[in-house]
Amino acid sequence: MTEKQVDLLVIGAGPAGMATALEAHRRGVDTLVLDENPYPGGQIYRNVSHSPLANPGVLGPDYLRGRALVDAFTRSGITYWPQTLAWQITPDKRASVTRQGPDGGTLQIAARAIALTGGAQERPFPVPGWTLPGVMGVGAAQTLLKAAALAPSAPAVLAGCGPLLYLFAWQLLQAGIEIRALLDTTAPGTYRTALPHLPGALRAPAYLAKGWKMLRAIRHAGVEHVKHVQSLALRGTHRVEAVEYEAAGRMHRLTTPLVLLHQGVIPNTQITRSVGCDHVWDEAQLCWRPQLDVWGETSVADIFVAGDGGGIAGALAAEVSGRLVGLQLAHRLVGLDSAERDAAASGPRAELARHLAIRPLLDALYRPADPFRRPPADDTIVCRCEEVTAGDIRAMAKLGCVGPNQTKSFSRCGMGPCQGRFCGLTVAELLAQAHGTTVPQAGYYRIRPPIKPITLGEVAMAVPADGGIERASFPK
Ligand SMILES: Cc1cc2nc3c(=O)[nH]c(=O)nc-3n(C[C@H](O)[C@@H](O)[C@H](O)COP(=O)(O)OP(=O)(O)OC[C@H]3O[C@@H](n4cnc5c(N)ncnc54)[C@H](O)[C@@H]3O)c2cc1C
Repeated sequence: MTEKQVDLLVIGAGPAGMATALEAHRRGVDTLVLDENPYPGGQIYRNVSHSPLANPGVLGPDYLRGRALVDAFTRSGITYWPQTLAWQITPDKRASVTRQGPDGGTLQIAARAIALTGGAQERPFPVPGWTLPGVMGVGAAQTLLKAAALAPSAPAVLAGCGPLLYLFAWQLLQAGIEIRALLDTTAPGTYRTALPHLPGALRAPAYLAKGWKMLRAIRHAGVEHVKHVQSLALRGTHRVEAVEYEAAGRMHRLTTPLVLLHQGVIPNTQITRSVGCDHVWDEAQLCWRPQLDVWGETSVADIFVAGDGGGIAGALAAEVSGRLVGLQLAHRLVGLDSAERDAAASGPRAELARHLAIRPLLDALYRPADPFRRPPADDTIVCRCEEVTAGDIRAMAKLGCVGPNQTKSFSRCGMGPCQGRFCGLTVAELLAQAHGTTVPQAGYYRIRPPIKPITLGEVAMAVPADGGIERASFPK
């Protein structure tokens, strides 16, 4: 194994990671940023500097705004390794990483501090038929559009809830792509529950205006927009052929070869869990997030989190939170005076508060309905990798399994290539429901490295010792 030493390792080059690195680097911190993607930008600004689209403007002004941040990052001189996956991080701040490409291979990075800025993932959406070919997440479809200029070849049905569902519908319409229907799974009464949060949200009017603009465009395009959809099921023999759902008290059926599902995003906590950071359950956002102090430090000393990986707040908040983490890292690593740090942080803190003002409204408005988080039909698959169903989980609960680590031992649920990313939350919610307990009582999987699949060949191929990369000493 070869090894590299740095002061600060930033894992993830989305808005949070780039902002963390820029702030720390410009104050003199020796910084290395890595990301498994080929270009900086993260989810929102994916490929913004190398768009394969003839007119990237169809993705909207929020996407194009990312160019300035990516340009600043690229020009900064910060050491940046694209196509590099971090698959193990230890509490003593050593990361095992594998690089793709001609200089590819595996090495260990020893850092004085690490910023984990790995972002969010889509919330699982376990409905009957969600594993059929022709069904995919809205996020995955958007990734294909941003990274490869691939758009749905037939009018797709979009189903679910959350801002990204509407944003993607809007982006497809901008690109001239027809939408078969938009099925909104928001439960009746949700708008009434969300209403008390409207006055607070008025502190962030730009978000309200953006949402209004998207909804109006969807209405003007004449897209069939069905509200309060229940009992959603995707039907087909070898691939999806139709969507069935209940609305306005009766069942409906739409034929379609493509369904895009989405019910919000949640922090991707695999990496923070694998390090051993403490996590808390966020009842407003119905997800786990790492416990952080006001500077983004986790319960493990010198390991920080910025951006959506620390709680869903959106891209602008991710960038601001990165600046705050970068300031604290400059204080910790190169002695930035605490008074200077605090003065520099006051603007970003006020800005962060403005971005967070919209969250209570969005969290209430797009709270995924219970049956779409805890599938009532026993034959609905929950763990896609090992094909474990909701009925299997309920049967294991009857046998006495109280938490996901027990159902894992009983059924391999959560032990496939996704390492539980797409079933962990659903399993915990089903177990809590079966026992009449809460999700925090049910708990979550113990996450072990490698947090993403890598081959033995990749692990064995050491990056050659050269230019700051040395042979590591043999473990004692
Ligand atoms: C699929 C998807 C699409 C989204 N699209 C939009 C959108 O169009 N508009 C919008 O406003 N919001 C979008 N969001 C919400 C999004 O999370 C933004 O709020 C914003 O991108 C968050 O910024 P971030 O820096 O926290 O994380 P991200 O932008 O997600 O950046 C995290 C980066 O970390 C990298 N990474 C993660 N783990 C590792 C690892 N182990 N090793 C190496 N690299 C790693 C990822 O490749 C990624 O580039 C999307 C979310 C998802 C899940």
